[in-house]
Amino acid sequence: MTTPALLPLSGRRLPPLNLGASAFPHHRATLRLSEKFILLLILSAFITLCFGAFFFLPDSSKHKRFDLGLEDVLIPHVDTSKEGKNLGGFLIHGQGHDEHRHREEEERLRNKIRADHEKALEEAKEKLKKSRDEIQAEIQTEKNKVMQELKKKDSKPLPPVPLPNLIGINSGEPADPDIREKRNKVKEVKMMMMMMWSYPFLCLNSSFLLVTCNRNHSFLRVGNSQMGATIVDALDTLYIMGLHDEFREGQEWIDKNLDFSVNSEVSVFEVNIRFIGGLLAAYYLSGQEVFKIKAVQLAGKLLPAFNTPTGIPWAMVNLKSGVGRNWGWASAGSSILAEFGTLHMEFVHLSYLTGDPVYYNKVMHIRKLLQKMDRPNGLYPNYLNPRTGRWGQHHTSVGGLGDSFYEYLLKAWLMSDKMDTEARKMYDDAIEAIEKHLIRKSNGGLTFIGEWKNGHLERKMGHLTCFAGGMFALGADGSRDDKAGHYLQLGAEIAHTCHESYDRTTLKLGPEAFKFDGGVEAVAVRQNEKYYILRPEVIETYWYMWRFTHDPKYRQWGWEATQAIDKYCRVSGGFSGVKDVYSSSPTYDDVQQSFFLAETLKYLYLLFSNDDLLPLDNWVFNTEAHPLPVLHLANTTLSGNPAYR
Ligand code: DMJ
Repeated sequence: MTTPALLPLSGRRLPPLNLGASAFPHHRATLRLSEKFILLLILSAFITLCFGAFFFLPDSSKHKRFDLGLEDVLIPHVDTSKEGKNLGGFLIHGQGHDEHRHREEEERLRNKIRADHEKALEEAKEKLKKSRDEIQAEIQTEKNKVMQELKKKDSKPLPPVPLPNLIGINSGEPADPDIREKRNKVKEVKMMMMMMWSYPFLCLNSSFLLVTCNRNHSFLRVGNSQMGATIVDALDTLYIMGLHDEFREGQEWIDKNLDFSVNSEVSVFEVNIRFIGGLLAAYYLSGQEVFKIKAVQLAGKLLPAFNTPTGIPWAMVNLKSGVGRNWGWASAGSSILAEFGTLHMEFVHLSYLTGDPVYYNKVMHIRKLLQKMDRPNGLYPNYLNPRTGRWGQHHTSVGGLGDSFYEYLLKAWLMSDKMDTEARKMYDDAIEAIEKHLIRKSNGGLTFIGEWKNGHLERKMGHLTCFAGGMFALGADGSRDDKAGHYLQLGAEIAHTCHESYDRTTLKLGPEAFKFDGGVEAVAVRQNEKYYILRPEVIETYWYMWRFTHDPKYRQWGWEATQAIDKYCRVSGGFSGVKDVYSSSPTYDDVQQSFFLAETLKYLYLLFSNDDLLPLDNWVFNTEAHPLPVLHLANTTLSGNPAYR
């Protein structure tokens, strides 16, 4: 160890040192115990100091967090490290300057926060002075602003496509004065209803009878009003009847009010056939872009329903969250054949109009899946589980739960200008199985279509099933083995049976379901099957039969139904369903279903019109009677699909 204290002050050499402890008593290599103790004390004091500094000095990261929130807004950014470097030897002076500026900034910030706080308090006090209505109005104005912005974003025009041949949108008056009068009567029924559309729209006024509102149908509550379904469903009927002012009124309402960004859980099927079908038909008839845009917006909201393990859509979807589910009552969580099988027409049109294959692919996927499945006795059961892809309960029906699936197989073929032969084959196969297993003649000679339930035929027919008469007639041309005559005859027999179900009641209106069992023929037995809710199926079949045969009895039967509806269902605010068609003093259900305007009155009007109004070679009616034009797909990419070869 060479400490200065141990070196001689002069240059003279000292004798060699004995560096042992005894030889040099003041320079020991070891420390005494007391010295060690003192050293230990100093060391522990030092460690304690470091600890204290670590925990108790201000946390610079907290300063940083505070700065992050405000610095960009309130504090002009000052880079102190740079300032220090530049000042070089004046670093100490620079640090003092920084601290001063920092204090100033803090003070300035404190003042600003205080001022903001006071301002917010003042504003809150002002708000509290306002009435509830004023506050609500302000909120509404803000909301409207946001809505307008969104609307602007959503309303981009869609790519133009060549419109199909739109023939027979307008036609002349029927030459026969009697028929003209009947047609005008149907139009008057409709027009009377439309007058009621004016301020403030019937449903919003509770002093009226609760008709027209579909207020008991939550699955149709799209947008901010319960009126949506009735207005959209009625539009094309108005157009066809030449009620253009009322049509424009509806268009205006849709433009301003029909909004799909809502927290509503809706039926995918019902929204498709009534809203999308209605909007598409209104677009094709009038050429007004708003209908096409709304249809596409809404369709986009239905797409999340297809996010299932199999691609078979859920029955219901929430328009906002996109969460889907099935009806609680459906067999083992199944989706329903008539629901997921009644999307094809509208979805093909959506792809056609937008150029986006997504819609087309969804419905073709469903078809492919169905084609691969085994069918008991060649029949399609009504229930299919969207998770497992397996059939639920073996129940087959051409009425409720099954009906429009068969209808859309036939109409897919017709709508494709008869190119979609795959759909026609599926239809022919299905109809053959139905004829074999479900169609029977009653003891009294009435042809009826029963229901297949777990290996047993239930000899009961629903009002809904009566549409099949029209379907058989429509599919007669182009049928397998040239059985056109046979299917036209089958259609006529069903029309006759369904007319009997009307004729055997007191009101001359058909019950919901009727039996052919135990001496009963075309009559409802159970009390809960005796109602008539303004359904169209029987009149629909009369119209198709009239178009294909021109047998005057169909117009006669249609006129009987018109009179009965006018006599027994007309109420002060519109038309209502009746609870018992066998009772001479009927009671009302207080609901005017939207399909009364979309279908029942439209089919009646067409029944008393010339055939050149919406000719069946050019138009195909969706299951809610919304006419969609035949697509000549040869020029589009859809025609590349094997289904169209
Ligand atoms: C309509 O909404 C459609 O026709 C659907 O296919 C089933 N039936 C109702 C009217 O009865």
